Amino acid sequence: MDKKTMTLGEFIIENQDSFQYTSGELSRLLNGLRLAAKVVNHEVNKAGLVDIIGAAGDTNIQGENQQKLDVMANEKFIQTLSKREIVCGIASEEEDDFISINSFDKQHQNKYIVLIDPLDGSSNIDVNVSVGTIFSIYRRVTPVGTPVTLEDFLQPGRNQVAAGYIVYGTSTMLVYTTGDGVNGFTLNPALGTFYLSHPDMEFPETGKIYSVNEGNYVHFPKGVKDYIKYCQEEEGDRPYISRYIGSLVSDFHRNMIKGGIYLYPKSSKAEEGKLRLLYECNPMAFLAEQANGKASDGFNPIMDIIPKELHQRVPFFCGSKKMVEKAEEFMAAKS
Ligand code: P6P
Repeated sequence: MDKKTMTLGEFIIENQDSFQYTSGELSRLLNGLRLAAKVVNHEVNKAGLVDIIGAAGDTNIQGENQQKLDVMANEKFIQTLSKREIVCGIASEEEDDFISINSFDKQHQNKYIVLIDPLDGSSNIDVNVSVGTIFSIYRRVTPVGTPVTLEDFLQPGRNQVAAGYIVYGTSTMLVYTTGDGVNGFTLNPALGTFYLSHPDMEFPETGKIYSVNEGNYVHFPKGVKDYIKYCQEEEGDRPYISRYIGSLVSDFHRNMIKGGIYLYPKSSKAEEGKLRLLYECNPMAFLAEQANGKASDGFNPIMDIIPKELHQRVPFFCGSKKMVEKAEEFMAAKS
């Protein structure tokens, strides 16, 4: 089949056999995420027209004001994944604790758990800037037939069986990996169908774009400050270009296509950084490594970190391999 006309559904089926756990359960899980993505996309795209913009009046465990679309996206993904008896557990940025899914007649027989950031970059919602959904999928490690435990969620990123994101931008794309490369699918809104538009996505080995919130410069560690100054020096192919959307998924997506590095370092304001390990950094790190890029905490690979808490934060350096390695050199010099 011509790859360019392939739909996401066809791609999932065609590649199911190449996946080591070919139970078909992962295919159903990916199809469930695909459906939820279309529903959330519909709501995000009409947000300006109905009274759904703005804060929902609550705060999440992160202490952040929950935007109404955050709440809607969280509910849609949880509903879709729970009703289809696909997973045995779900963790979400918007949920204080993980959710154990007991499919009545299946008694916790499903093997997969999902961790999601249902709407990342939500602070951009009111100003009509791209936002995204991030998902991370593992096989449970506790016995099938029993309720999931925190142990099932606190797995290192290396154990992921699939990960991806949906970016609700000028077009809506679903980008994911099951450990055999990264592929991007663009939604045709008229048909409600995702088509394979970006097969075999890869980070250029290096690039000229750096993405960081320079408003935090005075709070950064010396190694980060030195790397930012390195990006700004006039030498060789520098100064680089500064691009920071305030939406991880959008910055990551652009950097994967054009080459670049995204940094959310720790700072005196955020001792562990801002991004969450389990449902932001690990899935993006899996995608980055599958796309010949790199993802670290400035010193060690993100996916080697053994998680301690569900909403744990880590510093995040991610993108073109040579750019991340250069940033790590500056971090090592000043550590
Ligand atoms: P700051 C969005 O809240 C997010 O988690 C990422 O999507 C984004 O890159 C970052 O935080 C923006 O944070 O502190 O620069 O506004």
